[in-house]
Amino acid sequence: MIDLRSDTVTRPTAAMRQAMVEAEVGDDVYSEDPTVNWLELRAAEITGKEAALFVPTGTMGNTIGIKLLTEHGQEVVCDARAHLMDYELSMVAWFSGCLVRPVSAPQGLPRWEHYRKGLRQSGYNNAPTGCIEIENTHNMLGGRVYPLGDLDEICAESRARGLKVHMDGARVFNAAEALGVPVSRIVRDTDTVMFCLSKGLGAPVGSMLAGTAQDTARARLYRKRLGGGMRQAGVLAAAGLIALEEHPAKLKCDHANAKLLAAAISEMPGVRLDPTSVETNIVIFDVAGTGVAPKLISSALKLRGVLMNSVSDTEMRAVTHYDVSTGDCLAAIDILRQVLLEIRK
Ligand code: TLP
Repeated sequence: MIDLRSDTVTRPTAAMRQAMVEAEVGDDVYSEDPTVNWLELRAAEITGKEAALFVPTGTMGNTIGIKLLTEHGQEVVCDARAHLMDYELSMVAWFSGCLVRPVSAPQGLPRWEHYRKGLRQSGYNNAPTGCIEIENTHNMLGGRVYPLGDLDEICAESRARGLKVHMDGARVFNAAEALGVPVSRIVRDTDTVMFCLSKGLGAPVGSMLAGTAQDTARARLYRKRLGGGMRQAGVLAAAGLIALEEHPAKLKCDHANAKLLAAAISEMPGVRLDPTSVETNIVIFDVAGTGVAPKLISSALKLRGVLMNSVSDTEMRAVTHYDVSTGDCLAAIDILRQVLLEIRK
C-alpha cells in the first residue's frame, strides 16, 4: 500500500526502535524520567521558549494551550477550517469553557485584518476574546505556510490588545523548512506553541507544548487532569528525541515529493489545484469537475493499492512523509490518473 492518508502513519525507524529499547526511564509524573526531561529541555531550546511539556497528542497540546491562555466564558478566534475547530471534538468548549469564533479569508490564510473582525469587546452582550489561534502550517488549506510578516503582525496587534496567541504548530517544522528559518523565529512572538513529533517528524507517539516556565508548570496539572500523566514515558521520548534532532532534515524530501504530486495531479482532467500553492507536504485538490465523489475515488484507489482520504464533499488530500518514496509518488500519480479515467466513464 502507498499510504498518502496522512504523515501520522509513519512507522518508527530502526534507530528509533533501538533508542526505545535502550531508553533510561523513571516516573514522569514525578518529573523523574531523564529521557522525557531531556526531550522537554531540547523542545524548549529549539522553540526558544522557557519550558516545554511532553503530551501524548497534538489535540491534548492544543487543549492545554488554549486553557492556559483563556478564562472560562471567553472566545477563541481561529480560522474557520482550523483543526481546533473541526477535528478536536469541541475541546475548547469542553475543557476551557470558551466559544470558538471562526474567521475566514477569501483566499487562503487569514491575516490580521481577518482575525480582527472576530474580536469581541467586553460589554453587556459580548463575551471578550481571550486568545487568537494560528495553525501553521495550515492543514486543510493544503499545508500553507504563514509568511513571517503576516505572523508578526498578528502577534503584535494581538499583544497590543492584551490578547494571547497560541500556535497549532503540529507541522511547524515543515513551515521552518519551507521558509528556511529556525522554528524559534516562527514561534518567537506566540505565547504557546504545540508541535507534533508524530507527524512529519516520524515519532510513533507524542507532541510538545512550549511556553513560559510558569505556564508549563500549570500545563503539567492540566495534562494530569486529562489523563496524560504517562509514567515511564521515556520509551516514547527516546523516539521523540530522534524525531526532533534528526528528522527535520528529511522534510525537504517530503516537500519535493508533494510538489511532484501536485504538478501531475493539477494536469488531470476535472481536477482543480494550483500547484504553486503547495509549499510543504500536503496536497489538497478539488475533484468536483470529475463528477465523482471523493469517497468513491478514495475507494477505487484503495483497490489499486493507494490510500488517499477525502477531506470534504469535493476535496481529496495526499500527504507525503518519509514512508513514501519518490517512486511511490510516481506510482500513485499513474494509478490516480487511471482511476479518474475509468471512473468517469
Ligand atoms: N491531524 C490529523 C487529523 O486529525 C486530521 C491529520 O491526519 O492531519 N493540529 C493539526 C494541524 C493536525 O493536523 C492534527 C492532526 C492535530 C493538531 C492533532 O494531532 P493528534 O492527532 O496528535 O491529536
